[in-house]
Amino acid sequence: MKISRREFVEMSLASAAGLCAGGYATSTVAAEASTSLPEEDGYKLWLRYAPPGDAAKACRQTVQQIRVEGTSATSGIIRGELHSATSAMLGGNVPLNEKDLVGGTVVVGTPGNSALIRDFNWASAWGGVGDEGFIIRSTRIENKSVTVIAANTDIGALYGSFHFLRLMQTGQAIDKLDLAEHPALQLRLMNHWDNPGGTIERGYAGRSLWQWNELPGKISPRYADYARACASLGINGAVINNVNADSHILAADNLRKVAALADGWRPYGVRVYVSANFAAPVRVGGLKTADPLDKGVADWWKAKADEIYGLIPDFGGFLVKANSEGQPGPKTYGRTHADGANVLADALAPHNGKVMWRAFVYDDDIDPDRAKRAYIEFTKLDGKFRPNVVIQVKNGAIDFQPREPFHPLFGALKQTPVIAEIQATQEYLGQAKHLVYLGTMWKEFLDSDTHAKGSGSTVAKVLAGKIQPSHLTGMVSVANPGLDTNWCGHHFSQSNWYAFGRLAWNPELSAEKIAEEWTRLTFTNDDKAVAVLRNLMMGSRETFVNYTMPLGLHHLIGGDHYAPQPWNDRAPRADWTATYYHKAAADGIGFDRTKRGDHAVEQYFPPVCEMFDDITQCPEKYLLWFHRCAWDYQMKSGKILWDALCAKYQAGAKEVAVMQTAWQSLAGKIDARRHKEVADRLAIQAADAATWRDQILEYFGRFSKRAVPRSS
Ligand code: GCW
Repeated sequence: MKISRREFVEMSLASAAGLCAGGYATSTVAAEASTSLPEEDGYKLWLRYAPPGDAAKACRQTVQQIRVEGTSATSGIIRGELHSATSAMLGGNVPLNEKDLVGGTVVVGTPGNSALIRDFNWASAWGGVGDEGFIIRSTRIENKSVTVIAANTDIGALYGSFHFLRLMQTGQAIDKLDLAEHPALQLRLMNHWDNPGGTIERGYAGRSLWQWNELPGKISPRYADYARACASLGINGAVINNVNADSHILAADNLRKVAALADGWRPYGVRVYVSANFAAPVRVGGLKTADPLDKGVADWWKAKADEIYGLIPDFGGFLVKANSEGQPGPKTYGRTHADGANVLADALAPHNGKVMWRAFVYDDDIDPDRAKRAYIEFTKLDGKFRPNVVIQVKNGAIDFQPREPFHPLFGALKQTPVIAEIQATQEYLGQAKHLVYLGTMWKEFLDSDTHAKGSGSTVAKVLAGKIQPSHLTGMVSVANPGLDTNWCGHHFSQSNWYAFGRLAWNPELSAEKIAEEWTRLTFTNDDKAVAVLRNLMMGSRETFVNYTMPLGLHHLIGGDHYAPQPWNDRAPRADWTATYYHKAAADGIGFDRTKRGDHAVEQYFPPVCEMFDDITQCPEKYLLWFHRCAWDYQMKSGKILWDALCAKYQAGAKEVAVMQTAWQSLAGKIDARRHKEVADRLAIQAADAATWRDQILEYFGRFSKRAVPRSS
């Protein structure tokens, strides 16, 4: 059942007023409400394995027993997962690895561990799925109807098993399957900003999951639960510590702790990476310098890499934040980012390790505009990096704002692999207090056409190496789980972890499909409720933009990155203030990045450059990012800018009320505990949205000298 956003708003409002007799009427749903749903705390994430309703009957035919081949730890995990999940969903014990093959057996394995699977002549499919992909087919063996989940590797079989379970859980038909999947991107990593003391930079869901003081001797069961959740989405690695890195993560005793995590995660296909502090040779190694061209420094990194691989043979590599926000780096020694990345790359290369070098740099001697700096620095260095270096670029050129145009570096580096960094932890998007589904934001980014090689050169294609061939591809997300029982603070923030994983596997998936899938897994398979939930999620990011930073406004915050602070004009750096970005004055508002301004638009390929440059073509959602406009500038709607701005803030605040109503209408369809916890946070969000609207409009009104029109 599909309804448009407008219909959703109207129906929810009507239902609030008791006018709507349809599926959204609060009273109708409430009357149906039974209190029998068991309370849930959110710990199980999207792996609840609730019975899939009507679909269960059909599933029972197809899943009568499970046979998982192989003796590896991963095979054991697959066995446990399939057995407990299918038994829970189908309401009874599903026999496991019985001697006889019967109709309705689900067979899982690889050509390496299963004669049954080896016998299949699936040559055409095998090549395509690679090391991490899988095939799922409904077929016949010994004249019995079976389902085969086959892969080249155990990890592929694990991913295939989770995929199969997802189909079951979401109530899809599983009796005529013929599918093959493989990930579009290679590096699909969580980036944790966790500090050894247990705090998390920009973490809103409790303290760090990693118990440094207990490792390596004591292994929390939560480590495996974490890896399982990652594996269920195909996430294949985790950078476990903050990019503002404590150099001592590289000290011998800490490396043993890291190795203990790696040991636990290996069977799930989750490799460990660490953030390295560029000054580690000095701070840990006791050298006098960390100059990347110094032989002693290069030797130190080589020895360190050897030590790490001695403990962790499949260690992934280093993530580095260098010469950014006070972190040390090669420029400290008069060297380039390439020199810096390469010394680490040379140390890791013999072990097949990678360096992910962040492009989040904005030294103010490069250009007065923060948005231009990374592009200037990194395009100069294209081709100068070792083959095992990737440049990790945030989705936008400033910093995870509620809306940014895509970073001009995507498509601009022709000889250096680029991976994308997105942020699931909602640093600038209401943290874990506001319900904001980021799938839509990431799709806007991934679907942006860079025109790097003509039209259709979307960011997704650039990342997948389809525009310029790239031997290394990937997308990573600043992670949002912590020790909170429900992992992510807000129940809906789990959807951002989920959406990241699904998009890193396949950036072409739609945000809507992912939202629907997550909703069914996490809350309910009730179609009417799913429609309400999906629409709630799909509009939530635009709503957030509306009540915080619409029409291309950005960085209207202070140090907490949460509350409105458009007046913020004092910070250790000009580009940490709000006034630097909005430049509101009596004559207008906005940052002129056009060819008549600071030329930032020229960092984009034509015709994107011209589109952003020409105020008549520039999408209004980016208007004040690229253009400075008078308060009475005529918008496409015919409204003047001031009135349009007011309307956005008013609409945003109103939409949160609609979200509350929609959520209320689900009482009884969702267990009482989670329902209340979300309702409580929506109340905070509604109050915050009103505060944003009022404070921003009051502040900008001081410059526009115009009254706030009555909200329509
Ligand atoms: O978004 C900013 C954050 C910093 C963060 C930095 C970065 C880890 O406010 O907390 O530092 O970006 O991405 O390096």
